[in-house]
Amino acid sequence: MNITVLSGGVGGARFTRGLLALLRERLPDGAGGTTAHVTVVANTGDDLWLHGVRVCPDLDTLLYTLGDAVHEEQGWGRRDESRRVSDDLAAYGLGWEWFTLGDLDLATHLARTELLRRGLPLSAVVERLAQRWRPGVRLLPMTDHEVETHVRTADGLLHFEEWWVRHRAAVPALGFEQVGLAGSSPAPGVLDAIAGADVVVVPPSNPVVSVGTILAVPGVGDALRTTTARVVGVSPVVGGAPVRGMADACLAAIGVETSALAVARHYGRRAAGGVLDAWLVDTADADAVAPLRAEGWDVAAAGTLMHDVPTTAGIAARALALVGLTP
Ligand code: GDP
Ligand code: FO1
Ligand code: CA
Repeated sequence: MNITVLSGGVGGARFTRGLLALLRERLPDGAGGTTAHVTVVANTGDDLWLHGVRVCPDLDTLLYTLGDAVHEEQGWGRRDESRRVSDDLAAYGLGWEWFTLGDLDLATHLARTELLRRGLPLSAVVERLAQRWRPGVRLLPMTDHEVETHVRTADGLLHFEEWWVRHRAAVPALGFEQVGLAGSSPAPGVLDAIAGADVVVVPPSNPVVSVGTILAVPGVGDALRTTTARVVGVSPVVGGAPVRGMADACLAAIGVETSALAVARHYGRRAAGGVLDAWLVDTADADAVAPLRAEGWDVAAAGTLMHDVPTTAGIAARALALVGLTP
């Protein structure tokens, strides 16, 4: 069984960790793994250069989460992290004092930058980093091209991370400009992973700056529209609000209401030119089920809060069941 996940950072990584737990239990390979093949296509639109190193937040969140090294409460970065280098850099008045590169995390950025400088494409760099973290999936960046999301505000453009982390998305966003995206192409393996999947999952990731960015890599949206795989999404909006983070501010910037119903319609049904066949909403949004079903969606309501890994495995099972897969 081939499953492909289109992931942002924390939401996508936690979902994938639960999906893997489910597959290890239901389709064991006898050696602690699973016979299923999971490919994760990661958003790289949040990436940035800082202090001369390349930082890839969503890729690293996936590596650390699936590699059992993540700072669990924070959701990103390393467990048992320290910030001596970051604090010392601040003494020079350099960098962004509001964006911390932890000491252990910095080793990842240094390793990545060294490999990029040797001429490796990002996809090969990720493969190399994954040899250490053994995430249990094939991890692919959406593209090998540099893409950076910028936020249009009344005062000009901000890098996405400056808007998100420094301003906590409180500066009204008028829209997003994704430098390099239109001229990018999918990383090796991305289109095949979508075309050759039995099911593609859109996890509860940010629909605008995570999944929306992946879908806007030329060719990826079309691959999703034409794959023989069935495509199922899990709503990142629960009870009319994002569970964590400020995805509501991203949705508002593109004129989409923060509701499970509106996000489903934003993605659209494949039969109507969109990218999904099925949509799992939270029980708090059960009122979205009837209208979506009337529009032809395969839709169900279930608890979707990813409290822990077993709960998340159950959410993944519900999502797969919606497209007829019961591993
Ligand atoms: P980021 O790159 O770290 O922002 O992470 P993602 O793009 O993968 O996911 C962020 C989204 O995950 C947010 O919009 C949240 O609403 C959603 N999310 C986080 N935790 C949960 C959860 O437990 N359940 C659901 N349904 N959504 C969640
Ligand atoms: N998020 C923060 O809220 N504050 C930080 O200082 C911060 C540093 C950071 C460093 C490396 C990295 O990979 C991620 C980091 N994040 C930080 C998380 C993060 O970039 C954002 O939450 C996501 O990109 C939003 O999608
Ligand atoms: Ca992100």
